[in-house]
Amino acid sequence: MRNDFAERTRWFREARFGMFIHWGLYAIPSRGEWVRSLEKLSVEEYRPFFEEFDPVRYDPRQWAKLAKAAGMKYAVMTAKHHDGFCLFDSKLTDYKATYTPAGRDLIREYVEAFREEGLRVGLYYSIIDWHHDDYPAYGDKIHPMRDNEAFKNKPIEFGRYLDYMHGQVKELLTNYGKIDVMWFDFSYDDMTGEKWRATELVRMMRSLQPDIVIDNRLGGNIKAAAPEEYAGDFASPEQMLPAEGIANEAGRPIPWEACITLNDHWGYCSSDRNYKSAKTVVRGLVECVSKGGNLLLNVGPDAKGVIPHEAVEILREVGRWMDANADSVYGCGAASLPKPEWGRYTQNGNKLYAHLFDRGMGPTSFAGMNGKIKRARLLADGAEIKVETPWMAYEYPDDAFVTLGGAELPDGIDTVIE
Ligand code: FHN
Repeated sequence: MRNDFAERTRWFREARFGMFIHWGLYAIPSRGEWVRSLEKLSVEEYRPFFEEFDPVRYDPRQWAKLAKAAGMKYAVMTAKHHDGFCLFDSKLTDYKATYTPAGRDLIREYVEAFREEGLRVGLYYSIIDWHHDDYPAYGDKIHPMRDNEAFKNKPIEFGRYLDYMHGQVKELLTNYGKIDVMWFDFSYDDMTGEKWRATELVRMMRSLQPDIVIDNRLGGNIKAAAPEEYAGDFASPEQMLPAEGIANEAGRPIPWEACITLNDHWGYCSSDRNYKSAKTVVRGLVECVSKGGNLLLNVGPDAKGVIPHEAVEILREVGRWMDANADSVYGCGAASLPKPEWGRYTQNGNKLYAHLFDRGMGPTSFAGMNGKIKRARLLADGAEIKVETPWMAYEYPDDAFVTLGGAELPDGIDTVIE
């Protein structure tokens, strides 16, 4: 397969919708994935979670079926988060799931289950590591390992940490089959780019997995006209949707993926039941696509390995919408029309999809489309929709057609049709 950028990122740009999975020891304290740092838990205070981690209900086949039912085309799961705990059977550390009561390679089971359901698989890997002896304190946040007197003035050898980090990435890209996305997290302050030996790392990765798609959090400037080799294949706005599509300095649109939590936490937080509605998720997905981007929607499974029931129900409702309307998402991107006041357009070649979020009184105004649209059908059921007013004067290939109208969803989103 040609490994040039456009070819490498084609599936990613067409998939549009993925599942993010933040899971690890922090599911036991169930106060989010930063609990160790924010509460300055010492090695001893965090150790019990390692000793008791046993997700007896972990069944990634169920997770994969849920992601597929929701219309997601890929997933990205934490192989190691900032606490340094490895969900995979790394030979470079004992701080791993196979040495907990779980006794399982959780990443191997994940990649196999999601591939079985036809989804592409990605791995999240934290370049920050609060557990490794040779990782320095992070800015003004006390490094938990340095809380203890034993570590206060312990000299570190950061190069040894980088060898470990590179070695683990090599393990992940060697021992788990084809990996479609590598999601690094995150560079900060002057800890960026070559401080991670990023060029060496990316060259090693591409030698092992030439088609892999990499995020932009190793550093560098993905928007540069000539970005660094390690600047990544896609931008990764977090907990927000960009005001418009993302382009580089030359004005060329670049792939991007907004990562958003379904509630308010990445890692499991038992008290956080503040979940976004299916309507919000669908609108967010349509907004991303209308701006030429992807949505990576996060779930945080609990310590037993179960995705919270609220998340399951929301993803199933999103899936019902996708069952009827996925053509207006997959392979679509920004339309060559300005955003209308009643919702958003997405486009795939000569097919325009108009997503009616807010119906006004009377027929939806499409003034000025002056007959460029050949016919209109409701995407959900194929019903003909009479276009009440002339269409906007935009050049569309002759066989373009669009349908407007109201596939009534429980939440009132009307979806267009092609
Ligand atoms: O610190 C992490 C955080 O825990 C989470 O993994 C997010 C996901 O994009 N990334 C970092 C915060 O930007």
